[in-house]
Amino acid sequence: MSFKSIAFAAIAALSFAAPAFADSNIMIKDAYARVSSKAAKAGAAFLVLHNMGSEDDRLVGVRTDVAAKSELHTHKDMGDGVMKMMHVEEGFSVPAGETYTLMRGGDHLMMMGLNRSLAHGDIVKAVLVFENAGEISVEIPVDLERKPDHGMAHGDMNHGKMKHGDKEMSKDDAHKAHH
Ligand SMILES: [Cu+2]
Repeated sequence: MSFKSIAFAAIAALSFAAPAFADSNIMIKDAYARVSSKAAKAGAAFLVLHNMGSEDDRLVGVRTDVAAKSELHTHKDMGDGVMKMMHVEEGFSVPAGETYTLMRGGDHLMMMGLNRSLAHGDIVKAVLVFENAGEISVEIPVDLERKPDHGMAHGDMNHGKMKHGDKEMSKDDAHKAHH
């Protein structure tokens, strides 16, 4: 028994250094949210989950302080370049010791029915619900400057060419936030 508690203590100590919250086996990194425009009624958020524990876990739900409803979504390739968003009822499995990445064009947290407009630098307060780890709070910054992570575009901070016009309004705000 004592060995086990030492192991848990070690994990707890480690997670102090982690970007997201302590006493859990799930570490949340690199979270950011996007909207397609100030008038958007929906947005999406992305993050990296790392399961530091010895038991598999599963992200089964999400809620946020900015949206009437938040869901776990994915994109499905329908062929002919058509990607469809879908609610993933069963959630996302995060096996013990593994990392699971929600990213643009793939799995994401969908925020629907935004109760305020989101701008770059705003913070979305979210609660992620895990099968085993329970509820974990995370603050997700809105980052409209970040490029998609396809490949290794890490550290690509150059956004000089980005357009910030509000003219480009579309019915499909939701979808645009994902790309
Ligand atoms: Cu979605």
